[in-house]
Parts: sequence; C-alpha cells; structure tokens
Amino acid sequence: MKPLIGITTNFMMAEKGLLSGQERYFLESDYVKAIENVGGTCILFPHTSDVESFVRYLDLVDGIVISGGIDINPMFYGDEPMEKTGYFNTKQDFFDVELTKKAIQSHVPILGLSRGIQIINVALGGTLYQDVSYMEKRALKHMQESKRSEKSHCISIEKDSKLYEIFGEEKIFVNSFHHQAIKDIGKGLKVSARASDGVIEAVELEGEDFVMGVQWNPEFMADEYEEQEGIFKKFVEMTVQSSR
Ligand SMILES: [Mn+2]
Repeated sequence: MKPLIGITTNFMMAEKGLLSGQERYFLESDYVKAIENVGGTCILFPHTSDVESFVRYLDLVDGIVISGGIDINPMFYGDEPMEKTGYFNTKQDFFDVELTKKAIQSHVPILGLSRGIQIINVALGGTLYQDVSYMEKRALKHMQESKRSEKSHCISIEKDSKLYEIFGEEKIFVNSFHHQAIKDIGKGLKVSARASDGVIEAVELEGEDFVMGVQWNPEFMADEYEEQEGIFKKFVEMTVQSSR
C-alpha cells in the first residue's frame, strides 16, 4: 500500500463578488504532484481547533508535510508584530503549530517547507526574524522575483546531515520565496544548511527518523531538478520505514 501523506492547507477569503467573505482552504497542486511522483498518496488537512481531530488526522497518515504560506502570528513565539510582518491567520497558526507538536510527540515523520520550517521551529520553542532586514548582518534577496522553479541563492549544507545524504554536495542553489527566517533555534533542532548571509535554510530534529524543515520551496523545483525531488523521495521512504 502506498504511504499516505497528510498536507496542511492555506486559507483565503473571497474579497469580491457573490461569494465575498467566503472562507476557503487551499493548496498549490505542486505539493501533491511532488509526493505522488515519488510513490506517495496525499490527503489534505483542513484547519481545526478541535484537538480530537488532530489526533485522528495523525492516526490516519504515515507522514505530514507542513506547507508554505503566509506569516505566523508573532504571538506564537512570544513576540509582537513589527512593521514588516505580513498577513497572518491565528487559527491556521494554532492548527499548524499544535499539529506539529503532536506529530513530534508521536514520532510521525515531518517535512516542513518554507513556512513549514518556521512552524517546526516555533513548535519547538524557537523564534523568527519578522523580516530578514531585521537581521544584524545585511541579508541577501530572499524573496525572488523570477519564476518559482528558478535557482536563486546558494546554500552551504552541513556534511553530517540527512540533507547532505540527499544532495551529496556541500553547495547547492535553491529558490527563495520568504521574507522571514529562523532567529533562535528550537529545542533539539540542528541547523543543516545556511545561506551565505547566515540565514538558516534547513533544520533537522535530532534523534528522530525524519523531521526536516527547509526554507526554500523544493515542490516548485522537483519537476525540473531531480536532486530537489530527492527530498520528497527520502521523506516518503522514511515514512515507510518509520518504526512508529
Ligand atoms: Mn532563502
């Protein structure tokens, strides 16, 4: 049987027309395609504040993907919004953070992409730069304007990491669609890649089979670059092998 991967969704509200005010859950199809291409099958998780539902969701699946999306309410890492924080949705943040905490407790394999790496960090007590311009060092352009699969900045991968097992190289180029980044690292997390300006681009949770977050969007690159597809391949493999 194919491994079942649960993917978190985003939220939007129709602003105009007959359906104005209509709330919707959605997900870019790239995630589903990336998982299906490496032999997994997907279900999507609507947000809920019902804790019993979290447990049911996690019972169903072999692994979860925390998808990319909007900013996180700084309240979740003990901060208040600064000028450059963007749109956030507290209900979605609560769901993503609590789901991630429960998944870690139950040793469910987790792949966090873009916003997902930030969710993993916050779930483990870490904090964020609300904008990369608030870093002490001058940051690179992390919100690229070129097409979504385009390689943008370089990252350096730690040799002693799962990420290195996947790429087999210390320097690779990734796309970049984020304006926030990890500041203080969450408990138990190990940095596995950084950009040359110091921005944390990948983390792994020590002692777990597979809890990985990457700051870029491999789901937009997987079709074009086999090595980027390798992240999904490794993740889906681990969900099969997971001893949970
Ligand atoms: Mn970046």
